[in-house]
Amino acid sequence: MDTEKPHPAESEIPGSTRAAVITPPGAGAIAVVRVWGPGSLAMVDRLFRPASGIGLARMRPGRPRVGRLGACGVGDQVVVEILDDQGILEIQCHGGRAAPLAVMHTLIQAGAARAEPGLVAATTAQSVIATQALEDLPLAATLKTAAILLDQADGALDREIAAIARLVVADREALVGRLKTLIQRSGIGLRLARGWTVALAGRPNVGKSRLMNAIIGRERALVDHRPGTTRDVVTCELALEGWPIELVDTAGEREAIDSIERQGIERARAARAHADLVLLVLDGSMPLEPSDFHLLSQPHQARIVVANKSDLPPAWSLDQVGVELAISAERGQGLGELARLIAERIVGDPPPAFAAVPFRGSHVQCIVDALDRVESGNPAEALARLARGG
Ligand SMILES: Nc1nc2c(ncn2[C@@H]2O[C@H](COP(=O)(O)OP(=O)(O)OP(=O)(O)O)[C@@H](O)[C@H]2O)c(=O)[nH]1
Ligand SMILES: [Mg+2]
Repeated sequence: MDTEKPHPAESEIPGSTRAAVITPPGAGAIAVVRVWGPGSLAMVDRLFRPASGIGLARMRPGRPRVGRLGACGVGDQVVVEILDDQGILEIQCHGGRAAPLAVMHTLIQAGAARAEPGLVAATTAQSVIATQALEDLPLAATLKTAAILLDQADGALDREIAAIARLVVADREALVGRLKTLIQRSGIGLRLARGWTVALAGRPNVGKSRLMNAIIGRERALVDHRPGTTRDVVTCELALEGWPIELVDTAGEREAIDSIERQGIERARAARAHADLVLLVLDGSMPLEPSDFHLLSQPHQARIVVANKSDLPPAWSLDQVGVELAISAERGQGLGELARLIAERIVGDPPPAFAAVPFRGSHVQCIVDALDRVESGNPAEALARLARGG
């Protein structure tokens, strides 16, 4: 039976109810509008005409109801669900542009205020960190990154910080170890919403563009036997081993023959400087040239050197310049191993399931500050810093 006691939010003052479309704009079968704040349930109850049964105000949270929304006319057919005891509701209506706009229009006419999208996460989250995790969740491009953020929305980082705070007086060594683990995991945490950048580098004609196309499985970049084909920076987003990556193809490094190529080479250098990892491609079938040695001598925080065109007879010995892998972009040889190597180099040791992972700069700052205070013999200050949060 659907007969329940009246909902607490029903009696609250109308007027500060807020509403927001929480699904992305564009074509789609279903859109979702979230409604919350004082008077939310009473407002939606007034506007909602259930297909059958009792009104919304007597419903228990978690039971979807089918009906129509709109004070007059046919109104869109919707599914309304009360999410919790605070009177947070979701209205699922038809997707696209018009139907969610009509639902929003109906709610605003009834007195709801349009909410900032960033406020929506705060409606269901239990803490500041959980709110931030839900804010970042729509930016997570892969299941792996989304799962880590969902763990933080579920309280993993909050619980770990509370546990660490309890260790401050009890066990200094364990405390330092756990703070350091969190700092190490933040390397991944800070990339959950934006991913990593991997830049392809190499002299002209070594097969950088062919390699980009082979990795992503479509003809994204122009490939030609003439050196100097790629002029601009060509980017592409993909997932390698479940981690979101922006792959950047660049102009080949050499003495430029005209001003367009010079600009392209400048852009290639900037792309390399900003990348998390440089994939330096050499041509294993042709003798090494000064441009190869120039690139090999560049200092970079992380780099993988590959020898391409392994389907052709080798022109030099691979262990000569620190090549880690021989591949053939043309034949697709070695690409699985390359994907694993890239993931290993950028992600390192991924956190176990349900682990605490700091994912904002402010979290990392707080943990670094706390560690600093512990190491300088001020555990009480470390505790205070953890309590203040990020
Ligand atoms: N045999 C063989 N040929 C390849 C391989 N990879 C690329 N090529 C060929 O090498 C030539 C150059 O390939 P690109 O991908 O355009 O080279 P690039 O490094 O992007 O060159 P620029 O854009 O000029 O810097 C083309 O003719 C490709 O078909 C490979 O693994 N084996
Ligand atoms: Mg190219």
